[in-house]
Amino acid sequence: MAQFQEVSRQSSLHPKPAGLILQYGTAGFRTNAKQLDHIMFRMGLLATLRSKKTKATIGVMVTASHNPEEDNGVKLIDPMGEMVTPAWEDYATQLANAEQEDLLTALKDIIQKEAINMSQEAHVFVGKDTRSSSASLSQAVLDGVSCLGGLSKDYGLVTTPQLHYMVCCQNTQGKYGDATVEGYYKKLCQAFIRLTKNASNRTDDQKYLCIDGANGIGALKVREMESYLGNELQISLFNDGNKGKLNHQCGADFVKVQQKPPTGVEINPGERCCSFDGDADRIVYYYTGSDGTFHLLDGDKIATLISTYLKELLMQAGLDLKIAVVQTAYANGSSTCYLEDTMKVTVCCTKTGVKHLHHAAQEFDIGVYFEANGHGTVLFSKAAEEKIQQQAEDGNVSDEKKRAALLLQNTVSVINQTVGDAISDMLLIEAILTIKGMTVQQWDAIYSDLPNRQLKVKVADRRVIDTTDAERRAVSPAGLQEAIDGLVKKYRQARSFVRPSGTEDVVRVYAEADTQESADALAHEVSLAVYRLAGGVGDEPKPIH
Ligand code: G16
Repeated sequence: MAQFQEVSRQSSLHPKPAGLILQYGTAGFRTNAKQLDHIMFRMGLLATLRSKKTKATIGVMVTASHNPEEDNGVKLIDPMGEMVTPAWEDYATQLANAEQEDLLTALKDIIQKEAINMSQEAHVFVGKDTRSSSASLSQAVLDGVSCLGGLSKDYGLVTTPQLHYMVCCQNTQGKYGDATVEGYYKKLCQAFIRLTKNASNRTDDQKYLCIDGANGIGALKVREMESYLGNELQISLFNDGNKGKLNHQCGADFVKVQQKPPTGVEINPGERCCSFDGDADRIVYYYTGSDGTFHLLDGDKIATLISTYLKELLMQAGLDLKIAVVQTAYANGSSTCYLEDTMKVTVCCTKTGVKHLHHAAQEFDIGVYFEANGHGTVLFSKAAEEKIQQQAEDGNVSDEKKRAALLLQNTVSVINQTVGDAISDMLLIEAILTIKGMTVQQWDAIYSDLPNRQLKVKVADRRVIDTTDAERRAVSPAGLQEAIDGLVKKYRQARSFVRPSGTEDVVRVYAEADTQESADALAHEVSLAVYRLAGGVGDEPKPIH
């Protein structure tokens, strides 16, 4: 077959370094950009097969998100804009790791197992972030698509959630929106303006927001979007990529893990600020107190704000829809208690990775899912959307009910339901604060976080750590969980877990306790246990000062 000959020919231009094995991680392949050319080419092939199989457009995003500039990675997007289905993650790994001479066999194996009709048309949307390696790597994806006869559309520089959105729009024949970046801005910004324009007593102060763009694609896209917002949001954009390095001392991951403000941002006490990550699919908020203290509002606080707002609106609209919040083991213990005990909403815990949270959230009328790191969104079932629409259009309901239903309708429109989206989440949060007349300090005061600490431990092979119970307990190596249990007992309100990262070559350690000193000490002691029992490399973890 001519297509296979073309694959052979082109694959020799994108050769796999012999013996290199890479695993499909939390959100696709991710490592130093120099090792990824063959992976990108092969993911172009795989996306084309997936498109033929599903008879729909598939997305391929070239990004390493929160990782350092020298890394890169790839995220595969399924027809409704969600992360690619797990069965195909396995195919991705097989294809990625086939030695050069075995590539065609691996490809044909997938075609046979999935009974793919090779004469079916294929369409693939491709996007990339601002990393210097992204241009040639996205070309490798396009090469992979074209050798199997697939048709590609190159969106160039876009945020990851924008590409997810485009894929969903395309496959729903425009029902979700126009598959253009302009269509995305128009839909989100118009909904935001409808939500905020009638808010009473909104002061200019409340319209002002300071954004840390992580020196990445999110900064470029916020600049592009500004004109669609009119005067409804006044943005001061920092770390826009003009001088700083991507994700270096800035961005959502830095702010969340280090629990301090990013460099390169001028923050006045009390001012509302937010940080995006490198591909703008995560967001965290923060402010500093007049005494210089740093206050973080992470994914858990965002989920709480959104679910409180939605619950209130549902009540006002007289709609009986079930809301659930989906979290991971990283969720602060205080947030889970507040959601369950005070708000009385169902809370579920899944493994890390938005693909897991997204799936769990689909089980409810309204599923609010957020990782503590600020990655999340809200899903509305089709039935929930229909009920909201009926109520908004029903001539016989009271003004109050109608107003609430209309707010809900516009809230649905401002949300990118395909995946966590820093820009969409930011507009939603800004709208909620406006509608509720709430300051960032009042939002922060909904509950108090338990002090916590996250650390990384380098080990020879992080796969020696295996976990269960949504990653809350380690089943290997032997003795590690017992050691953690013993350490946790020494502290009050304490909890700790470890897990291998799926995006970096490290083991992550999380600890929380009643004081910062205890959380820091526990995190350090658990790191030492990982270092000793799981084959730590380099210097022993040092205590935190
Ligand atoms: C990705 C995933 C997130 C996950 C994060 C960290 O985020 O999409 O769901 O929380 O990696 O994963 P890990 O702890 O396994 O390294 P991003 O924003 O980097 O694409």
